[in-house]
Amino acid sequence: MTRLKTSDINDISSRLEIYNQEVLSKTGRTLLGIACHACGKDEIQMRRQIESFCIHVVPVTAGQGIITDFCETVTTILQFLGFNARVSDLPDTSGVALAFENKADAIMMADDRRFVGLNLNTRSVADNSEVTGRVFAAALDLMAKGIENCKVLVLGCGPVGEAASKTLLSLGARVSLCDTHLLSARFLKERLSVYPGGNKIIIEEDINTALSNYGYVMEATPSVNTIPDEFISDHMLVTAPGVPLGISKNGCQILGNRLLHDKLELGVAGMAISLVL
Ligand code: 2YC
Repeated sequence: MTRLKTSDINDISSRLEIYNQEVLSKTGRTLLGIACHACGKDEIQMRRQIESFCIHVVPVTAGQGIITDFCETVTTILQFLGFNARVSDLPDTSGVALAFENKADAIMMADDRRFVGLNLNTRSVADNSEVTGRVFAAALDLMAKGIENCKVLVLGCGPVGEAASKTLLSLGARVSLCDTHLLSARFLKERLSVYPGGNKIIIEEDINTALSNYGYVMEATPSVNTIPDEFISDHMLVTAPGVPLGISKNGCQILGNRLLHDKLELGVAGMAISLVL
């Protein structure tokens, strides 16, 4: 899991309105709309419930400790979506206890291993990696105006790629897997074989050869330059939850509106919506 740096996230809060419009132009839905699409929830009904849904974002000092602006940025994203969200006055155990004592509906917190949302009433857990894979797959479905029966190349067979693949299969896409560690791709194919369409999964062993054969790509790796500029075709659509972004600045220019990437926004939106019953 890539640990975010303050420099990765310190402009998110000030650009949320702009980013929301960018997402709307690329997918036809807003951040909230994509999150609802990914969670199979009705957006109008969600809006009604969100305002009274109280979320405490609790800083965690364990391990490598606090990332400056992380909790503040998560909170601003939640507030932008309409949630009653705040950064806890206290970190760690004290912050968790305070959330319960203040009768918060949920907590969001992250150590060096996991970034999770916890619903304090239902006990449900929203895991950032799982939700991020799901929400970026939903976004690809929207960008493609329906991904059913389309071939999709999933780059990266970690937790995000796995969640994305499950969602893409459930949407009727024809999933192919690619990972620098071939065994990771093979193990994921094995795990996905129990899902509808999972037994038709193809493993692509050479990424550059593969890229020329796919119009839809999910970039879910923690590497840079996963998709070299020369392999970006003029009809390719890419959603890229991977941090850092696996596409160069020039590659981003080439793709323009055909690329969707962010480092926190969509994942946080998906986590929060998945916590609301
Ligand atoms: O500020 C804090 O409370 C820190 N304990 C937060 C540490 C987050 C570590 N995880 C990451 O940087 C990201 C997650 C946002 C998702 C994957 N890696």
